Amino acid sequence: MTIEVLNYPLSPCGEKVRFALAEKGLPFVDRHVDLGSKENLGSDFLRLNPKGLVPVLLDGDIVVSDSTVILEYIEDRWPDRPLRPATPLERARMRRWTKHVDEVLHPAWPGIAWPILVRPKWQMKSSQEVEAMLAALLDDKRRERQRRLFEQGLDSSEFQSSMSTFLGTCEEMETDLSTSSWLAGNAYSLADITLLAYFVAMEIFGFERVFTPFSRVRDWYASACARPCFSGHPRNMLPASRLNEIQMAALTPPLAMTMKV
Ligand SMILES: N[C@@H](CCC(=O)N[C@@H](CS)C(=O)NCC(=O)O)C(=O)O
Repeated sequence: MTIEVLNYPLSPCGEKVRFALAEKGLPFVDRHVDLGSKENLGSDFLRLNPKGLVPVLLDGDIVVSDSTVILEYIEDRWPDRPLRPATPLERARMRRWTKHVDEVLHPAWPGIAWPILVRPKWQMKSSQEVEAMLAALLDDKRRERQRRLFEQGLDSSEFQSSMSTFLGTCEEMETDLSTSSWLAGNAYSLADITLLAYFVAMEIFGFERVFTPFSRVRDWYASACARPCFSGHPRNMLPASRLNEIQMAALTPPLAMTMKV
C-alpha cells in the first residue's frame, strides 16, 4: 500500500507528518502542492480536504487531514517504534504540546513564514493575479492576513507578535526540558516531532539566533536533528533548490528589532 503526503516544503504541519513517517521507517511519496499558486484551492485538492489546507495523508483509499489527527492516525495504524509515550501522565504532556501548537504557535506562524515562503512568489505576479488569489481564499480572516503580509512582509507588526509567541513557546519548552530529556518525558514523542518542524524552519530562515539563548531548547534541537532517520539533519529531506530559494527570501529581515531575547 502506498503512503502519500500532500505537502508544501517547510509547511510545519506537513513536515511533522514526514518526520513521523521517517521515524517509523515507512517509505512514502512526498507530493508537492503549490500553495504559492493556490493549487490547494483547486477542485482536485478540495475533494481531499475541503478546508484547502496541507497536509493530507493518503493511505491507499484512506484520506486523513489535519496534522495532529494525521500523527495520531499514523501511530494507531503503524504502532511499531512508538511515538506516543507509555504513561498517562506523559501522554497528557504530549497532548498539551500538540494542543499548544494547534491553538497558539501555528496560528501565529504565518506572521513569520508567509513573507518568506510565499510572498516572493506573489511579488512576481500582476496585481490582478494577486487579487484573484486573495478572492479565492475560503476564510475572510486568512484573506485579510495574507493581504497584510503581502503588503508589509517582515515589516508587519504581525511578524513581531509571531516572534513573541515563538519566544514564549521556547520559555515553556525550557521549563519542561528541565525535568526530562524530551518534551513529554524521557522518550522522543509526537510532542518533539510537532515542535521540531517549526525549529527546522526557523533555522533554515536564518532565525536560529532567536532560540539558541535557551540552552535546553538548543540541546533538544541538536539531539532531535541528530536522529538517524534524518541522515544528519531534517533539512536533508528538502529539495536543495527550495532551500536556496527560501534562504534568499529570508536575507532581508529586520531582525535587529526581534533579538530582544
Ligand atoms: N490545522 C491544520 C492547519 C494546516 C495549515 O495551516 N496549512 C497551511 C500551510 S502550513 C496551508 O495549507 N495554507 C494554505 C493557504 O493558506 O492557502 C493542520 O494542522 O494540518
